[in-house]
Amino acid sequence: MNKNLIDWPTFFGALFLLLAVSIPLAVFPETGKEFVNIANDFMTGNFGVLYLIFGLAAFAFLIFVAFSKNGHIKLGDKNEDKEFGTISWAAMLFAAGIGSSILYWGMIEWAYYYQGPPFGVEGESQEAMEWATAYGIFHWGPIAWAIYTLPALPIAYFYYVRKKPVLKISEAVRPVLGRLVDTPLGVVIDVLFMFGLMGGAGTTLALGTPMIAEGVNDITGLPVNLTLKAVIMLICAAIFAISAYSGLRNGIRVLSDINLWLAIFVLTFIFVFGPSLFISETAFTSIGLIIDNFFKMATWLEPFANVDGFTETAFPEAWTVFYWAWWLVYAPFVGLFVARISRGRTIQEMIFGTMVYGTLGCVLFFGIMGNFGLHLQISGQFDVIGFMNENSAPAAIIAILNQLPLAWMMVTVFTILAIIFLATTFDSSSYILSAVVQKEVKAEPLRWNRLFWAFTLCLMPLVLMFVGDLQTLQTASIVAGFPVLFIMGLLAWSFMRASNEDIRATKDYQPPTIHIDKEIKRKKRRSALEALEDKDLDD
Ligand code: NM2
Repeated sequence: MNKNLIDWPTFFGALFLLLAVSIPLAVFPETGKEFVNIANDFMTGNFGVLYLIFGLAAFAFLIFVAFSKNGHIKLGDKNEDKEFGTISWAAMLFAAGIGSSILYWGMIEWAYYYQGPPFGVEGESQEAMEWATAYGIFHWGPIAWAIYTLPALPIAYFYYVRKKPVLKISEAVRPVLGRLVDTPLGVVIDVLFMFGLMGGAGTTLALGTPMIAEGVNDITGLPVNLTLKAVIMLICAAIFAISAYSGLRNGIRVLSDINLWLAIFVLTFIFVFGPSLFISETAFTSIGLIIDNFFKMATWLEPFANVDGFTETAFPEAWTVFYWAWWLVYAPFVGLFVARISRGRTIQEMIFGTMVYGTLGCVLFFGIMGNFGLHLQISGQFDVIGFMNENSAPAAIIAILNQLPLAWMMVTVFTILAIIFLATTFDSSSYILSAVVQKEVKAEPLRWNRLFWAFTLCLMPLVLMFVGDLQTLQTASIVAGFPVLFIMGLLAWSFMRASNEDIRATKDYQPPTIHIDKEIKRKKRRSALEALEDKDLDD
């Protein structure tokens, strides 16, 4: 065990921040919950606009970069081929950025929007239905993927163009902060990034676990309670730990391949045995609705909510702001991964690839799973909303699956899919958390370090599940995401600065004759002056 490799200030800084938030919440759940709600209202009420501005700015920035000179920069040497083919690149990208939450929200998000639609539309109306099918896709669409791609720019640039591997976010902002990175400010940046990731993973794990618990309950009859949820989460962490510890380096790789095929199977099955035509038409129509209302949706904040006669929906705070924050906390981490797999592509290809393939993947999940549920609702086959309100969202998800043919098999496959998704979340998050607290990473972060963070990751979701409702889970990402907003700004700036410097250096490069001439003249003059002075002195 080589303890000298660990960057202890970052290690303890992140652990301390996590404990400082989790312990009081666990010890005083009631007060804790009140406090969390106040924090949520404060953040979304005062800074909601910042999150939305940031989302749109990230989108605009990436489009700008893609078409600028910087977009043509190739990640790697001039004649280098793409390291991965486009299909496997897109699959890996999707696997890195998306976890069990897409199973959860893809299935049930529409039910929230249908009941509480945006823009003052009446709940459970036809208009509400239209927005319900579109908004989920919007929240998992191009702006969201732009947020993911932004940090990949500086990181990929340093990896393949400047050939300096970066595993720390503080290193990726060096072009802007310079030597400040070596002061405690660098530690603060890494700690805040880690805290953000732990908050985001906390939301993921605390959402995914109850869903798996409902699936297990459906299959085995075990009662759904906190013990079952805790056991499930530990099992997911253990699946990861065993594959990492036994040296089965490819264990997780195999699991994510299985996952890809299982996901394709579930989607195809629902599409084929569900209302295929309704699904296709609805998904297609909602894409049009989004394109038509893109900026409206991206900027809507309900400023007149408190004016007499207007009813407040709190939709933007509860959804769009929450989502941008959630994508934000995952972004630096996904960026590291996207950078790693993009060797041989141009920046432009990387940008459009993530935005297009990422969005398409999400359209498939939301279009197929969500519209299947909606169809059950409006055809009267199964009252999803009634069931959800009476029981819970995770229970409704499993109940929707139970409407399929071969329901038992589908619930089992879906539950396994969700379990593997959680195990891979532990895998990738613990990799990054442990890498950031090491001074140097040789091939892999230290094994104990990795396992430590995998199990530490359970802490926040356990507390969240114990304390809270959906709003508490969302707050974890929103609050943890706030500092990351500024780090993202630094990352964008850093990329522009470094790549512009290099472009200028190569383009304007001319043999520095003028410069040399001047220098030579200056030297001659100086020696002439000195000679004169010497002469004066001699005299
Ligand atoms: N995002 C994509 O749980 C997950 O699917 C991980 C969640 C940020 C909403 C990412």
